[in-house]
Amino acid sequence: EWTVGDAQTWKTAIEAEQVDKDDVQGVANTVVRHVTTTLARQAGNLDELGAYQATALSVRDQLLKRWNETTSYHTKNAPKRVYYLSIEWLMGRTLDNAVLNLDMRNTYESATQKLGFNFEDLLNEERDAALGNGGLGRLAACYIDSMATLNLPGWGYGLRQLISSTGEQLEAPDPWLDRENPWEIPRLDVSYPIRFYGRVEAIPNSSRAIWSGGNECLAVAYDVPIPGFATKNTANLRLWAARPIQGFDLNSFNAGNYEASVASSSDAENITRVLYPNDNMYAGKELRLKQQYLWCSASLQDILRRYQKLNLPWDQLPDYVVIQMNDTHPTISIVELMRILIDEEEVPYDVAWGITTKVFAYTNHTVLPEALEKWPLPLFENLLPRHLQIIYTINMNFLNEVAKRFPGDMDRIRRMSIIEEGTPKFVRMAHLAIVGSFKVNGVAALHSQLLQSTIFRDLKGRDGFTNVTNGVTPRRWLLQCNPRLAQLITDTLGSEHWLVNLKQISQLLPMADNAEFRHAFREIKIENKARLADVLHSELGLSVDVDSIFTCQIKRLHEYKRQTLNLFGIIHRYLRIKKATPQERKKIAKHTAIFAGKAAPGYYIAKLVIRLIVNVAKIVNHDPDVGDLLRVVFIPDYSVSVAEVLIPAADVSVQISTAGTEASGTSNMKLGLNGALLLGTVDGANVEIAEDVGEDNAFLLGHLAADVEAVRYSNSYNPTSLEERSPELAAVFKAIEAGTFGDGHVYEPLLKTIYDHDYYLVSNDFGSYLAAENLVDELWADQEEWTKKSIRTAFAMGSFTSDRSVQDYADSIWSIEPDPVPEN
Ligand code: Z15
Repeated sequence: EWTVGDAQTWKTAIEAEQVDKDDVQGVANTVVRHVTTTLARQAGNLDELGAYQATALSVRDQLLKRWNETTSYHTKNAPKRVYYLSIEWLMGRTLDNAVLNLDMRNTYESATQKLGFNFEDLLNEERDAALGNGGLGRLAACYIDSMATLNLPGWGYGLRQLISSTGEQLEAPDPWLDRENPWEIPRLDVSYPIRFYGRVEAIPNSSRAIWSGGNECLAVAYDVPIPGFATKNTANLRLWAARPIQGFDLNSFNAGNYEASVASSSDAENITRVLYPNDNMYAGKELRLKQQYLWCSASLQDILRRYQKLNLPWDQLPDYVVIQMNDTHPTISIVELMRILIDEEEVPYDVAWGITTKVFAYTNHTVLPEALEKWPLPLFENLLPRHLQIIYTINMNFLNEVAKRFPGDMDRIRRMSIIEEGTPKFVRMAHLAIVGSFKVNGVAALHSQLLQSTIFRDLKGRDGFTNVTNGVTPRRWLLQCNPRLAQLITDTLGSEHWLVNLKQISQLLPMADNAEFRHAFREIKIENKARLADVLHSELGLSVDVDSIFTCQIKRLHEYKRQTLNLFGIIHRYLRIKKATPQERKKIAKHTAIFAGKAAPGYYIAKLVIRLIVNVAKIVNHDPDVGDLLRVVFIPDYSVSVAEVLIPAADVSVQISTAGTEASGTSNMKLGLNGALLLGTVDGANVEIAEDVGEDNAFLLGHLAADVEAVRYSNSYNPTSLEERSPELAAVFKAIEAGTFGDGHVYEPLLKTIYDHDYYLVSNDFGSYLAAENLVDELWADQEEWTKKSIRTAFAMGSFTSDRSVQDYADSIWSIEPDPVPEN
């Protein structure tokens, strides 16, 4: 096994580096060693940032030891592995999560305490790694946590975007990498060439071709170790950064042309510089396709290089490799695998296709037409000419089969084709993903149903589709963000095992009827609300009443998510308060309405919604007539670490997308797990959540998905006045237009979307929304009943762990087994 040097010397050195997980002095030693050596700082003269960095480096040492053991164990064992390709990884902070997963939180807390620092303060020095926009990116982060925890051999692949251009009021990009990032390991030796543009020459009498010319750059690997909870197993997230092939053009430099000499270098680096800031919205930019191709090609070259070390024939690839595509963003990897097999490995076309279609599986995350990727054919052909040729062949074979099954049905062929006809033509990535995958899944039961019955109706046979309902990791979204509730659960169950088997919390459901437990549960909620109130006071100068109902709608700003329904409900409440007699006021429940979320920079209506929220907050929060009955809060710069403070403090989880539009939602799961009651439409995973918590413990509202189309049609083609659709909403609009919240004209374009067409049924669901809110208020008056429902909600969430989701993928799609690293 040992190939260099003296084995005993090596082993003794490795031993000497071991730190016992309970050894406070040992941990302090490693922290101080990083202070004085890695950071070159003076031990006695250190600020919190320095202390955070040294602590993070010490934790990283622990992670890397495990990472190395996992990697060499899996290299030796060669199990089938899953590769999770996601263009977004919304990881948030790492330090707290890492020490919890290592079971070293107490040790680090004591060690840093002894060195003169408060561990919580150090945690707050860390920047969020925000390589994602919303649900899709955060789902990937939860899934890799679960893959590591379940000991499944798997890696994530993504892009190392340097800045996430954000969409809040100020368009300041978030330079999360402007400090040294201790959580990533540059692997300058792991790099692959990537080609763009160029020309294709066919090789006569073969399906092969030679693709040459154009531009080349390199994709360089950065590795992020992902520790599993209570296991040695440590997964890897490999992120690619673009680099020039030669850093610098010496000829231009020597000729005195400095700009040209660095141009090629910065051109290449620009490819991975930004995270596209849209969520659920396709923008069609060439740079984005470049990002996708660089990431997919590098990942495939990496995966195939690992496979080739096994010295097996290509047709066994599907026994060792499964690639899960997180949405259509990595679909080009299907074509890239075909290209490599055919052109470089000389595998015959049909054999290559047989292999490829056993390797890929595709997860769809949306039915919204504006989110479906379709590349203009000229753009695609210019950037990836060889790939387009392969797509033509894939499409021809596919349509030939369709024609055989449905002779003469030209309409069907046009609908199903990977190429959309028109000027220009388009490449439909979802169709390509479906045709190239052995399994396609949606992310909640209703969503998977809709995929099969509507947008992808005739694209795949029944057993090609399945459902895997999303889940969230209970380590971050309960243990880490709500330590006191986690402790109560552990104490009551008598073990921590629920953290890796969340189903067990259902054993606590009867505690809803235990007055003492209810008291403890409620105290924790109040403490979490007080913690949020402190943050709101210190960061935004806002006072909120912890005895009020905290309603939380925390998600990207999007018309289909209907922050408007919530906001117009608040205005309705405000008008009611203004009119109320002192007697009536006493009966009005106190509300604190909390919004958080970003809008894409170019999404005009979404930004207008933020503007109205902020202006309503300004008026409502300062109106003496309102007193403590209503507060409106918009939290800027929403992030994973902000969510970790909001979620444990929520009383009500607001999930009110138009039925049929939200594929799943995941904040509904996080909020439910922390005891927030569901106020939601019959959409996405709300359906399954309501089923599990029981409909009498949730507040459901609005039209059903099956009825949306008819109502929408009538809104457009047999329009009635807003007054007729909802007199309450008409009154709200009047108040806005009258200038109650500043110049009413500003909001005309927003209001117009509802006056006309009302595509998302805001007016049609407004009455039902207000009725559901009334039920919320009634229940709040009975705190014991409220707490019962809150307990029943939290402990009915056992299915919504990402461990269950990932296990579902492993069993029904990936066919992979756990392969735990031996614990010595
Ligand atoms: C995104 O965050 C989601 C879907 C998308 O197609 C894109 Cl591009 C981004 C979200 C869904 O809107 C949400 O319902 C779902 O819970 C989440 O993905 C994870 O599946």
